[in-house]
Amino acid sequence: MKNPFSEFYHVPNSKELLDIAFKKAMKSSAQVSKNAPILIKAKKKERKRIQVAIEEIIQRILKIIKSVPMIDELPAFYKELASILIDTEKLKLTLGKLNGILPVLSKIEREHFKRLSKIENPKEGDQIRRSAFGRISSIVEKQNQNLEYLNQIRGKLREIPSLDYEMPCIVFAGYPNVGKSSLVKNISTNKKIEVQEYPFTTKRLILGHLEIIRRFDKIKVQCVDTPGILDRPMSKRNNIELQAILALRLIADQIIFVFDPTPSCGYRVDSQLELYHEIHDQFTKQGEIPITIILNKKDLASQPEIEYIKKRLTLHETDYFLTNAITGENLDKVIEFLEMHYKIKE
Ligand SMILES: Nc1nc2c(ncn2[C@@H]2O[C@H](COP(=O)(O)OP(=O)(O)OP(=O)(O)O)[C@@H](O)[C@H]2O)c(=O)[nH]1
Ligand SMILES: [Mg+2]
Repeated sequence: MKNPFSEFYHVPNSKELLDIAFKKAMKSSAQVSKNAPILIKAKKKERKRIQVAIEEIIQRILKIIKSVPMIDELPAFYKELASILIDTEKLKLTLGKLNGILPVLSKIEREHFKRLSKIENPKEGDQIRRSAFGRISSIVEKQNQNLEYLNQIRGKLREIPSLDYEMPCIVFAGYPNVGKSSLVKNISTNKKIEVQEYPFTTKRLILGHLEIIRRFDKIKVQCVDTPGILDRPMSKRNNIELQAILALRLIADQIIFVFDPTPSCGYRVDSQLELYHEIHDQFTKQGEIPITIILNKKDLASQPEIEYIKKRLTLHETDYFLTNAITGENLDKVIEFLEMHYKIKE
């Protein structure tokens, strides 16, 4: 499914909104016969200006409100991810506040139309329009914080990956800095993934694809790069880690757990093992979701470091992959394994 927030376009701030509306209003022209008296012309002209300005603001605000999907109606993954990334209650409240100014604007329109209908001097028309614009400005300006808030969360929500629920989905998980992003970058089509030597480089879910050619067709498999997770109680995990947990819980149909057997990632292997056990016990749905082990950083890992993990997990030679995510060493074996896995499912 396409990211449900992809239609959530740039939200203008109050100044931009007012500028657009007032400019359009001042350019508008009322339909009035050339020979009409000046007073009638003035009334019609100012009435049109007020109407255009208010209509423009109302339409733009309605467009903003409509561009935000109803969070409660989204599929579980998007709904929960949105709740991790933003305060969804605040979003609802903000949209409610914006919606609340629409009747106020309509009321200003009615009041000023009434005043215009009573003028006896063309100059008064100009004053009444100015007064209407003043009232509109003060109401819209009070919404500036709300408009800016929407624009700010829009940035976060638009980064949510567009998942295809019909397509297989492999979630790469593990401790921070172990090489998850390097692996997904190397294996998948997504070459823009950021890799850095410090932990928590990846702060959100990032999608890449791997194409698998089968006998009669080819399929794309989704590879999801996730932020690192620490071995600690769920309640202590931050919103970055929780995105990875969410991917494991709701979208993975295969998990690749990445270990760094060396101290180079900055975390103990025992902690990584604890995390592995947690993920294995909590997210494999009693074996329905396979979990594959990668021991990465082959170039740095010593034999005893590798043996330690093998012993702790009672791994045989064919139960894990020993890779170098930078040079790509042994990644062909990982791809071959995945190809076999998805070919068998053909
Ligand atoms: N020597 C060596 N370095 C590696 C290998 N794989 C990754 N690295 C390095 O390890 C560091 C972390 O790599 P990333 O791919 O960003 O690790 P990550 O698990 O995505 O990290 P976070 O996003 O912070 O959780 C980078 O400096 C990589 O260049 C490897 O096989 N060998
Ligand atoms: Mg990363």
